[in-house]
Amino acid sequence: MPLIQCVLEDAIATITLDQPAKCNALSEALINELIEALGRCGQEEARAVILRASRGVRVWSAGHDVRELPKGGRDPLGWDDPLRQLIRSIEELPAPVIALVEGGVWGGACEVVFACDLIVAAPTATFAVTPARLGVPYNVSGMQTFMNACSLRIVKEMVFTAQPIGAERAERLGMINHVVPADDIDAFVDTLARHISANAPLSISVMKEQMRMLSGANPMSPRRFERVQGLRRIVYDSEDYAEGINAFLEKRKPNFVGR
Ligand code: LCV
Repeated sequence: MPLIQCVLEDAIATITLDQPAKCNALSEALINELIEALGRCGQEEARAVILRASRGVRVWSAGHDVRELPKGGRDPLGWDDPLRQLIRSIEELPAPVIALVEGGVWGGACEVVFACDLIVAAPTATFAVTPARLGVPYNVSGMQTFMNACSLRIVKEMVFTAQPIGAERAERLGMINHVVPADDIDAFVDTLARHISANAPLSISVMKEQMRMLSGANPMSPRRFERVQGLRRIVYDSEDYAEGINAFLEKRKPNFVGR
């Protein structure tokens, strides 16, 4: 049973997350299907990609599949982690990716949405960045994705509180492009995609890559990077990290002790 749907028409691809029973949690299996679909979009020279969940969902995606997070002793979001591979697939796809969001977006799924080039949300959409809720040390490029999505103060509020931000406020903050009523959002996004697909794809793909390189151009010395990785290891080797994951799996509130 496929975990996503992918349809390509008039050079516009629509990829739909389709595992509602698991709140579209980003498991390795679901992510591999997404990466394969994005690859096909590149090969078939799609000029725009719409990334969405099924119409009217309450949860767009619950984020990284917590059951697939390591129990400790290993970076939970290392280079080869499926979520990291998915983010790079979105950022490196020549065609712009438009996130069409209804319902709740959680954790790593927020990064997936923010890695997209445009975001159009229904009023039901909410965005919650949740590493602190699980005791996870988010990774460096992921933090950069969040910092490119909105001001540092808003990122700090989202990261430290792990509380959702609603679509209207996200739009006011410039975090998303448009808020559109659910009944109109499909047609709105289709029109946006058609505007893009009618323009010069080569020009668009080069400007997308330029902006990716410029937005990632925050120099970090090897010494600073190693310090960050050392700090992150303290977190993913901590009792709190194990407690965050176990609490989720045991469906109880975590009791963090700060070590
Ligand atoms: C696996 C899940 C998940 C899930 N994984 O339905 O950003 S970081 O650093 O935190 C990163 C590592 C990350 O992305 O971590 C994941 C962050 N995500 C979250 O914290 C959201 C966790 N999920 C929830 O809070 C709730 O499930 C929401 C609010 C999304 C939906 O609540 P609702 O009551 O509608 P359930 O909680 O009953 O979930 C339905 C099924 O989906 C599974 C969950 O375990 C349940 O499966 P079972 O019926 O087998 O128990 N599920 C939900 N989220 N991230 N599995």
